[in-house]
Order: sequence, then C-alpha cells, then structure tokens
Amino acid sequence: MSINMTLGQFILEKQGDFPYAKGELSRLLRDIGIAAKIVNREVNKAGLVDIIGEVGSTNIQGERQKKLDIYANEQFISAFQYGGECCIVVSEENDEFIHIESEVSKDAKYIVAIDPLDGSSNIDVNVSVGTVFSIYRRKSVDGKATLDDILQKGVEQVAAGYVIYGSSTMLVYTTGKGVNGFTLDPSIGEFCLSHPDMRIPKDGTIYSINEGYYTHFPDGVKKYIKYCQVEDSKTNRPYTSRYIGSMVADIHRNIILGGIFIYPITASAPNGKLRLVYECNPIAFIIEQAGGKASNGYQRILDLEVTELHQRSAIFMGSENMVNKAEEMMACFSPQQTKRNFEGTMVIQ
Ligand code: P6P
Repeated sequence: MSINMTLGQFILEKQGDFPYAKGELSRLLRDIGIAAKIVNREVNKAGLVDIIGEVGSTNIQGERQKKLDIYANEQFISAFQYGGECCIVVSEENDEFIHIESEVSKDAKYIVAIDPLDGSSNIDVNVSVGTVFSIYRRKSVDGKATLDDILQKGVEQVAAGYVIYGSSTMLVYTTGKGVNGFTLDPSIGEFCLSHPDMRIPKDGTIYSINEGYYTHFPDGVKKYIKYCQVEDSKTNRPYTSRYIGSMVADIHRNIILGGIFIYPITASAPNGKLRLVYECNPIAFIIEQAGGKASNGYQRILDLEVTELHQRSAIFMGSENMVNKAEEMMACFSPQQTKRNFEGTMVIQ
C-alpha cells in the first residue's frame, strides 16, 4: 500500500480481506468517511457560525445537547439513509434505535452504533472532539432488524473506528486486520493513509484519569494511581498524568505514545460513565487490534454481555503491561467489594 493512498483506495484494496465481501462494508466505511468530512467542516468553523452552544434539550444520558452534537448526528444518519448499507443506527443522541427505511437500504445488512460527537463539552473551548463508531452484521436474516441484532458482544464487531477533530482531522479504523490511520488533506478533501498498521507500545508512562473523583474511586484504582506516582527510575515512574476530558483525544495520544486511560465506576457513575455499545466496545476493538488491552478492571470489554442500548461500563484500556498492572491492583479487592463501595450495580459477569 502506498502512503497517501486515499481512504477509498485503501478500503477497496482491503476488500478482499472479507470472505463474503460484495462491497457493502466498503461502501458503509466510505459513507462514514463522507459524513466525517462534513462534520469536520462545521467543527473547524464552530467559532464562526452560530453552531456552538446548546439547544436546550438533553439526551438520554441527561447531557445537555450542543448544536454540533445534533448536527453531527444528523449528518451520519443521513449518510446511512442515502448510502444503503445500514439497516439500524444506535446513537448516543437518540433514546431508541433508528430503523433506516430508505428504498436503497431495504437489503442492508449492517448495524452502526455511533457517538457522533464525543467530548462535545470541549467544543466551546476549542479542544479536540471525536466521533466513535462500531459496525455489526445483523444476525436476523429477514424482516426488520430488531434489538437482538444490536445487543451483540463487542467481540462480534465487524469494524470499528474513530474520527478525531484536532490539530488535524484523522479517521482511524479496524476491520479486525490491524489498525490504520488516515489524515484529512483539506487541499483535496480526502482522508489519506498517514499511519499504516498502528501499534500501541506494550508499556507507557502516561496515565489518563480524572483524579478529581479520587475520593470516589474504587480502592484498586486508588492503589494504581499511587503506584503511578511512586518514584522508581527502574520502571520510569512517576508517570505523567494527562487527561484531556475527550476520550478520543486521550485514546489517540495513548495509541501513539503508549499509556493507560481509566474511567472506573465512581459514586456518581456506579456503572461507569462511558457507554459500552458506542464508546467502550469500538475503542476496545481498536486498542486490541493495535496490540493493547481493554477491560472493566476485571473482564475483557469485548466479552461483556450487552443488555441495553445505553449500557455503561468501567473501562481500563491502553498499553498491555499498564492495564495488566492496574488489573493486578483491582484484583486486591473483589468485584463484590468494589461494587459495595458504591450503591451501584456494577455488572459483574
Ligand atoms: P469527566 C466526554 O463527555 C466523555 O464522554 C469522554 O469523551 C471523556 O473521556 C469523559 O466523558 C470525561 O468525563 O467526568 O472526566 O468530565
């Protein structure tokens, strides 16, 4: 593959990786790329047009929706309606899943779960935000796809990716054959291959967690944070603390440099804050495909049972050796002990 190959050329070249590929997944990934370019255009000029700020509504998460959240959601859903390859969309911005019922989508086989604009609280302060997407094949073979088609474990994903709208705009995705990163070249309006075969270092010296919640963290997390802060030159500690508050930006940095990102259960988020279907599972797929590890502190994220559209999970993900060390600390306290720390109902399977 040549560097600067466009996303479209790369997708077509890799189409042969799929035994049943007749181009549908390629076209779906193309549709996502097109919507990402449209969203990028608005994110980049958010400060200039009246698209920053809030619309006064809140989503199912109880999060105040920002105009760009809504705009991004509409662009991706529209791309799926006209692209013809997607039968259902699950979005952070919609309480229920959406049947895509356009003439061109009647034989669509794919389900897309998406967080159209993750980290949107950072929009007003010009910090990188992102889109996260996850793709499944429907399990049912006829009639309308149903909730059962959506509630699949992360290990069933066909593809997953993120877009980071930052100092440059990148689309990073996997179809289970490694991770590749494409940078948007605004001069030609194309995502071009810039980071082939991305691999996360097995070790790192960056830990990423909102330490403001320290008093409400599980004991195992407190133990790990203290481990990160101990002076020990042999293990390059103390580590550096970096927390952007935009998961996609924190994850992208950790894939490039090495590091661990943790959003554990807390008193205010007794099941974790991040959503399993359209945040944890897709990022966990990418992290594993890049040679890293992703768990809820006790179990592999991709193996967790999915029982609800907007289900939340704790997440520890990044460099394999760092996640192993954090899990070692979590294992000092049983999941039941951790759960009892809060009145929460952390899903222990
Ligand atoms: P907190 C953004 O709202 C988000 O969903 C992730 O992108 C980010 O990592 C996390 O929440 C930040 O949450 O509680 O630290 O502000």
